[in-house]
Amino acid sequence: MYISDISIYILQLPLTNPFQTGFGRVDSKRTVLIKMRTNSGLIGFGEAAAFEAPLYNHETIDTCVYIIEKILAPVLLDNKICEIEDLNKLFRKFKGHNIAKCSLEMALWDIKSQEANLSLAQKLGGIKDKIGVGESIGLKTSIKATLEEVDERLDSGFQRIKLKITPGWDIQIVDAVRNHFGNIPLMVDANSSYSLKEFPVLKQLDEYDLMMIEQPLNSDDLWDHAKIQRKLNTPICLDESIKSIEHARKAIEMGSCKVINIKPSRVGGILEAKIIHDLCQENDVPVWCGGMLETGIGRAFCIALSSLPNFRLPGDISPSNFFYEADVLADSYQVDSEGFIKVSTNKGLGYEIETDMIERYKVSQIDLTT
Ligand code: OSB
Ligand code: MG
Repeated sequence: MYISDISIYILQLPLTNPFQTGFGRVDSKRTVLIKMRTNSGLIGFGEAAAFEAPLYNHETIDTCVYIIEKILAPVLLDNKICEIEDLNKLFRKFKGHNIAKCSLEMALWDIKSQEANLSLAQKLGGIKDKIGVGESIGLKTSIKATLEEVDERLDSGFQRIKLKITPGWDIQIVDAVRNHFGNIPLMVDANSSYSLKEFPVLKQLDEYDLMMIEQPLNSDDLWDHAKIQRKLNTPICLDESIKSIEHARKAIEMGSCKVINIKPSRVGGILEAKIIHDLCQENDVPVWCGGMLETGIGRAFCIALSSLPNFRLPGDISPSNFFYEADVLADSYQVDSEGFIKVSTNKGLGYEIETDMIERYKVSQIDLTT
């Protein structure tokens, strides 16, 4: 068996609930879906959930399409790849472009688990039958709007609330949510919008008994995070700074964080994500799965990954219909009243793909073949 065809779909998905981070506001989102076919007729899907501008990391939707079409997919097709390890070996020589790499690796994981007659979670060695989820609440225009959304999410069972913060929208919003909701599991995500100069603000956040402060400093930094972690009681969680197992190892050795947010796309694949998970487990560093506003396809991989044992904290895996008008999964996953999502036991990715939806939202398509 080998990969014989790869299609790249570019979708434009309207958002019902615009999402604002320190990077800007997202109203409608393009995303890249991968459909991979083998010569034996198996089909796998993946997603490159990048953004329009290189604000979260250096990638964009257009760099993903370029790298997938011109570099990564041809290498897979030319080498008649069929094993994940072989795909990884070929991709390793290309620097960066982790979101692009991950989308193709995902599709192959989907195929390999179908081939083995296993669900993705089983194929990965997952042990949980349900996973806990929290909600990430974007920067809002008012405290009132934030309190309303927090209220709604807590009501429907979400296990923790994450507030996006940025200089000027930090202490007052955390203070308001703490005062209003009391001792709820609460954390913040700064998306690298603070510098050492602003340490006093981070120190003030220490008073709010937060579960963690996610990525306060620069996305390339490990050293300064280690310096401030020593001065904070609140655990630092790294997101943007951990791009590979090497970053994870160094962050743990240096004491740059006490928690790691693992996003398969940020680290270049599900396999790398699992390796980081294992290292964190050996070092007693809890991890959780972050999100990139993926469609249900990207989220399906996050759910399966989160079934590994060291995913000990709720993930950012809210159903994609929270922000998209419609999803590309036919029967999407649900969050129960206790804030759990059931891990699918269906073969492969675990959910049926709604191909009509892909067609409806598709703005272009590129087909590559051996
Ligand atoms: O930093 O975790 C982040 C969304 C876009 C870019 C970066 C991040 C986020 C989120 C949303 O926090 C999480 C989600 O996908 O629900
Ligand atoms: Mg983050």
